[in-house]
Amino acid sequence: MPRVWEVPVHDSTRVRDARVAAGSAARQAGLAEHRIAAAELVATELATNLLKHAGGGRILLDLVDPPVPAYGDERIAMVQIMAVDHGPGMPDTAAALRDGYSTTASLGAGLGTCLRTADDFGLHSTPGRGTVVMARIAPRPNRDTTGPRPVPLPVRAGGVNIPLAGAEFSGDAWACVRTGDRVTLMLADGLGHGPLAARASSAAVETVRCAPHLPPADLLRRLNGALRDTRGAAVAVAQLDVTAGKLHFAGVGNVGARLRRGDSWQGLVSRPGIVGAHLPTHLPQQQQTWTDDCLLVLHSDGLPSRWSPGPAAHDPSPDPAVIAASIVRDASSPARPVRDDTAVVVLSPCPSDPSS
Ligand SMILES: [Mn+2]
Repeated sequence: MPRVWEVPVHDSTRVRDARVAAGSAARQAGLAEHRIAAAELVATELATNLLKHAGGGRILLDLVDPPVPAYGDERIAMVQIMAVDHGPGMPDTAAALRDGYSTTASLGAGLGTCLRTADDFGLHSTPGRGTVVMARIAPRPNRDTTGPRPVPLPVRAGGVNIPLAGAEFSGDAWACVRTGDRVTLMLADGLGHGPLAARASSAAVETVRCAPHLPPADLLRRLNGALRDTRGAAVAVAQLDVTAGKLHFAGVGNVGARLRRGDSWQGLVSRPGIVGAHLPTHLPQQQQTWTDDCLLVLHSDGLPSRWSPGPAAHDPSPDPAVIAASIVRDASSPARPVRDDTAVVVLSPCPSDPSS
């Protein structure tokens, strides 16, 4: 079962903890030594930044699927390093990146170092609410250019997975897998929390990787069999046919799903039940039209169901994982701690400008 890491950073002793956790995550992802060092460097920079500019925050580490969905048999795990804070925010994120770039000599080089070191980089800041910085480190330093590659689909997915109370495992898990022109996004919330919940949700991930071609309702039935000897899970499946511009959705249990079209949000409804224990006999699939102004959010019940989308969720440019982390940050505060594992995953169109 993949681990997750949450490192609160409120004094300088925790910078080392963030670096050590990044090294562990990178080793678990099977990264080469120089990319392990890159992950450690990025985590150190982001943790230092939290103390310098935001009065602290937290570093979240996770092994994730690539943002542009890969085929189910391509097991690429990237190390995702995220810094989330409730600080004052950055008035000019472009300038923050430039400043970092201009002082590259030391460990204090900042965000510019992260931008240049990471395979993916994302940043979103809302003055008065805080900042999310995301960097992903891939197993390979460069994209594989050998052999024919399928044309990437114009959608991307990303998320965050935060364990309850800094635990080693999250009972939530998600996967985004491509098959032909279809992308299947699944989020599972294993019953309860801790390792046994994680076992149920990671069994769901494995099943989806092996059968992403199944329509959502059929996939839920397949999952019901696969999770039978686990605690069971709440599961939502969204499948996007990119060519047809259609999104199909089905869910069982308490996984939240909201679709944004332009400025308006619509909830997608799951049926009551537990995948692996009690599957409803009737599993209706909802169909929605998917256009370039759409964005889909799936989340476990660690996120309050009444969360309100902030500026990041209405901005087409941030990486989906950055949007997901912004949603979690805006729904929580030190005075309002979460009471369960929390996973949020976002599916969004790729920006039309290839340079962004
Ligand atoms: Mn839960």
